[in-house]
Amino acid sequence: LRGIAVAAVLLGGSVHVAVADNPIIQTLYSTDPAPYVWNNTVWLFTGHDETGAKNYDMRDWRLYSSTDMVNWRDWGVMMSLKTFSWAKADAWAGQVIERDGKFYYYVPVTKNSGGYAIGIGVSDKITGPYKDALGKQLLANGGIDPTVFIDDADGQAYMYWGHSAPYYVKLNKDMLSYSGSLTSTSLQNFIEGPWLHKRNGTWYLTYSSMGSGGNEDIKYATSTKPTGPWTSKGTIMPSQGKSFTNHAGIIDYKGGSYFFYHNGALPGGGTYSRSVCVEKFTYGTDGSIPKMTMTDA
Ligand code: FUB
Repeated sequence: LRGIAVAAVLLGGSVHVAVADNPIIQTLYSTDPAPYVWNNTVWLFTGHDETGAKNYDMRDWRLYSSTDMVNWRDWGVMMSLKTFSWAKADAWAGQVIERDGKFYYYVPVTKNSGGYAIGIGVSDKITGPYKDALGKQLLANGGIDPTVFIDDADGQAYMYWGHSAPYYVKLNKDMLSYSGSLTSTSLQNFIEGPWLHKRNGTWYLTYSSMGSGGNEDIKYATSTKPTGPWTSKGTIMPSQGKSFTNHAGIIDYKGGSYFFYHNGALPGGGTYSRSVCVEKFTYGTDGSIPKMTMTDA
């Protein structure tokens, strides 16, 4: 057993504990988890490290789903670098969100002409296939790792992304364009991998930063507004394990809260051979996210 993620549910007054192995995907190397709760199901979008890679060799994005957080169905590849004729490499960390019956997949890639850009895949079905929505980049400023969230209060969609410096834009209702300029914000020691979510009126921005153990850790900040300013709240997951990067995704599902991340825990694993894992957690009464360690690094 390579570490466990425990999902406990109350059944008829007794606690039934269902146990899933971490990493939760053990058939290939998976990265950059972007979980999404839709239609009573957890849809887990991931990146994919090619086996035997000596660098970040990532060519497609994959999808898994679960209704019990223990058993995961593999939907295979639903978008790849080939989807974007203007991109040549780096199928990195993306996120899917639904609006008006369409699914939008925001991803970073490296352009044929060089440099990172954010592209958008679109599909009528969550399972894809996703097509290039624009035939070109949405934007490019050297940043990666888009995270998207629609405010339940007014329907405004926000996208954060970045590398070393975090940026955001307000997306228009079409989800394919934005209003205003690219706005930078301040997050303590931000490197990459932002994850935006809202809970009980508080906005959370979780991200990867330089950890004291030499690998990335996961920190978070909160705000009363989706555009900040952001107040640092400390470390969720310290630097640990065999992968330099880590990458967070957070959801609530069937009464539980779940923190997704990746590490190098599968055999042969490491910085370029990562695996998605999950931990169940409980928010503090003050809305804080507890510190968690990897069940298996
Ligand atoms: O997986 C490639 C890159 O490494 C991602 O875009 C970053 O978040 C980091 O995980």
